[in-house]
Amino acid sequence: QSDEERRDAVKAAMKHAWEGYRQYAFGDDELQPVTNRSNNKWGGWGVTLVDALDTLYIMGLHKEFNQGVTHVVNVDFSKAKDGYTTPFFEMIIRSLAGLLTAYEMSLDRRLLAKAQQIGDVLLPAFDTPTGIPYPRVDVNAKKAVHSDRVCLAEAGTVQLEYWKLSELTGNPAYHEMAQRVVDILDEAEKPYPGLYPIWIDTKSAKLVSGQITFGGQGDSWYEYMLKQYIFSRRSNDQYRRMYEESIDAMKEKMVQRSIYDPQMYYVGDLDSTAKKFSPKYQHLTCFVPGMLALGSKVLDRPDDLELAKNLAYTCFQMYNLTATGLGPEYVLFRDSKDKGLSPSNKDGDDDFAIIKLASSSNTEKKSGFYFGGNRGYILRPETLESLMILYRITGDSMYKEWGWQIFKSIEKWTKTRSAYSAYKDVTSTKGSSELSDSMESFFLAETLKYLYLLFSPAGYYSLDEYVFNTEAHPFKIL
Ligand code: DMJ
Repeated sequence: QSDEERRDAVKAAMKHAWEGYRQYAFGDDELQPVTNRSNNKWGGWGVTLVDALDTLYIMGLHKEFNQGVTHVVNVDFSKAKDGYTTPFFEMIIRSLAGLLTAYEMSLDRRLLAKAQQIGDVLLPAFDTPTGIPYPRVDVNAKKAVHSDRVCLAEAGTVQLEYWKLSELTGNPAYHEMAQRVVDILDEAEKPYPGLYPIWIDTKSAKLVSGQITFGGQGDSWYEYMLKQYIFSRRSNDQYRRMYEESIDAMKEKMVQRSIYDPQMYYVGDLDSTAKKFSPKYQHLTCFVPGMLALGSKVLDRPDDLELAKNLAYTCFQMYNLTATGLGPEYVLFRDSKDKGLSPSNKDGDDDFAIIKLASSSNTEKKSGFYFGGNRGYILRPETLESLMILYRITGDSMYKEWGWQIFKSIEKWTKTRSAYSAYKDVTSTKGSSELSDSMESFFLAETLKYLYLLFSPAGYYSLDEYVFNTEAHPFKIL
C-alpha cells in the first residue's frame, strides 16, 4: 500500500470515530463505543470534541471541524456540574491546548476566547503557599481544592500551554506562573541530579516521595524540558541543562537491556531514593524513544538516537509479540535468569518486590519480558508517537511498516459499529467480549493524528516548525 492509501485509511478511522461520537454523544465528554451511551466524567464540556478538533483540521475534515467549532464556542467552561472539580493538568493538556491549536489553524477568534476562558478559570490552582499548583479546581467556587501534594507531571506539564496562551493574548502572567514551577523544581533537592520523585509537597515545594519514573505521573515533566527549549527557539539554557541532566541520569540509572534479546532496551522505574530499580516498562514510557530522537537532533546528541531506536524496537515488540498485535499497559523484564517482579503487582512500591519466576513462556524467551496484571490496551498513542518521530528523523521506512501493522491490529480488534474501544487483555483473542466500552479522547487527539502524520510527508506539520504538546496538539514555535 502507498502512503496515501494508508493515510486515507487512518482518515477513514477518524471519520468513523467522529461520526459515532457525533451521533451518540455529541457535546458529551466521551462516547462509550460498545453500548453507544455517553458519559460526562470530565466535567461535561465535551472533551472528545475539543481534543479532536485539530486532528480533524489536519486531516482536511473541515465539515466535521466546523461542527465541532459551532458547538464549542457556546460551551461555558466557567460553570461545572455541581460538585465536580476539574483536574487541572488534564483540562490544560486536552482542552486548553486543543482550543489553542484549533485557533492557530483556523484563526477563529472565538476559539481563542474559549481557550482563555479555560486558562483563566484554572488559574486559582496556583493559589498555594508556594506557587506549586493544586491538582484540582472548583471552577464554580473559583477556588482550587486543597491538596497536600501534587504529582510531577500534573504540576510540570502546563508550561507550554500557558506560554502559548501568553503569546496569543499578549498577557505574560500565564507564562510567568507556570514558569515558577520549573524554577522551584530546578532548585529542589533531588535524590540524584536530574531525577525527580513524583510527589511534590504543595506547602514546602519539596519533592517528598514516590517513584522516579518516565512513565505515568512523571513522563511529560521530562518531555516538557526539551519541548520548552525548542519552543524558546533553542535559546533558553535552563531547559536545555535540565533536560540533559535528566537524560544523562536516566541513561545511567534507569536503562537496562533484555537478557534474551540484545537489541531490546527498556527504561524501568526507580524508587524515591534512586537506588532500587524496577524492571517494568510502561506503555506510557514509550514516548521516550520519540523524545530522545527529537532531542538528539535538536541538541546534537547522536548516542541518544541509537538508544531511541533500541527503545522503540522494544515498544514495537510489546505489540508484535502479543496474540492480538496490540500492546499492554506495561511489561515486566526479568533482571537475571530467574528473577522478576510479581506479575500481579499494580502500581506503587510493591513494584520493587522481586520474586523468583518458575519458567519462561515462549514470548519471554524471545523478548525477555512477560506480562503483568494489567494487560489492557486503552488506545494509547505513545508507541505510534515515537514511530512517527523516529521515521521523520531517520527516514527509515521500517517505522512506517511497524506503525501500519499496529494500525491494522487496532482496526481488527478495537473497532466497533460506532467507533473504537479499549481492549481488556491484549493476550486474548476472544474479541468483542474483551472490549471495555471506553474511548478516551486521546485516541482522536493523538493516536490517529500520529498515525496520519507517520504516513504524511515530513514537511506536513514539520517538527522544525511545531512543538507537539503532550496531547499531540501542535503549537507553532514562537
Ligand atoms: C495523554 O493524555 C497524554 O499523552 C499524557 O501525557 C499521557 N497520557 C495520555 C495518553 O496515554
